[in-house]
Amino acid sequence: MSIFNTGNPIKKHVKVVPVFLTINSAYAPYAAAAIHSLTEHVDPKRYYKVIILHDGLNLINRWRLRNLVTRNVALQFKKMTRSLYLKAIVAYCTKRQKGAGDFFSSAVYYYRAFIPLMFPLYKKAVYIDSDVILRGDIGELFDIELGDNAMAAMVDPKVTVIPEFRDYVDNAVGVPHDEYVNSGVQVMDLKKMRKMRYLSTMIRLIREYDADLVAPDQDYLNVILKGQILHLDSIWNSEPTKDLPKNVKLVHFNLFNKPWHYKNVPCERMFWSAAKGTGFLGDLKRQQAAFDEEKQKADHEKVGALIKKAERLSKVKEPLIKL
Ligand SMILES: [Mn+2]
Repeated sequence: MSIFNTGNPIKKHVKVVPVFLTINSAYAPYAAAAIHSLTEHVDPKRYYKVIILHDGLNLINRWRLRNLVTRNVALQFKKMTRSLYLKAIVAYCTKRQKGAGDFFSSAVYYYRAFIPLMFPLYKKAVYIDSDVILRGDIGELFDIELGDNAMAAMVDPKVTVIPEFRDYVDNAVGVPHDEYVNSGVQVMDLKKMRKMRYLSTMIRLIREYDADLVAPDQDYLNVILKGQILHLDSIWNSEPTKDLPKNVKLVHFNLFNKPWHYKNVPCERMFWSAAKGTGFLGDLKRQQAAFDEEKQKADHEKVGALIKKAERLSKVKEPLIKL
């Protein structure tokens, strides 16, 4: 089988659970751990398709990721095409990257907004960040009934506990903090998102406001889908904690304390055991070893700058972006 091939041939007409990740080469090792953990918790009676949206992965990364394919989990690579929409996003991100503490100014975050249009064959799909580890069957997440909602996602726990973020989303984003969701785990009603022209709305807002935001694509998502998001249970997007409840099915290493950077962080064993079977273990170990004091300091400063930015932007009189 050619390495360009996309994995196990799944019989046509078999219902699959589509799971999307969006990555560049830098995210490939974390995505591999996430996918590996996914394959280890699937229902043997169901079929899954992991679809990786990327901006040009090298052959080694593709080959290593392709090796994660199992009997009932297939893998598909899809390179983002250079559309006018993507150009607008890249231009916006390049401009924003110049701002201090901009964690989220990579165009890769916006690829997920293209899923509804790029995959018209699917009515519903799951999206996961690369910095997650599965402990349960992602098929159960896919099965969650969305009702009239366009999406299911979890109320952002970082916004709940960090007052600067809370004020920022209430005032600058204009979405009540108890409604504002984290975009790392999404169940998308693709049909509804197509119908409401989700992507072109996002592009319009980017062009119209050109706003300096704390979590740009996540902020846009919350504004566009305000009132149309079903709130997921925290078992599907849990913060890594020391005594993780047994029923947690997905852990999200969101924002800080990444196990591939720091030692002695919560849930690190779960991450390393998922990374083990991937072919990226050596890279990840080297990455951790190279994350010296200087890099740790810079990392902490970045988080500090992000919180400061949220505080500054929260002083606005009215929301920075509006539908
Ligand atoms: Mn994340």
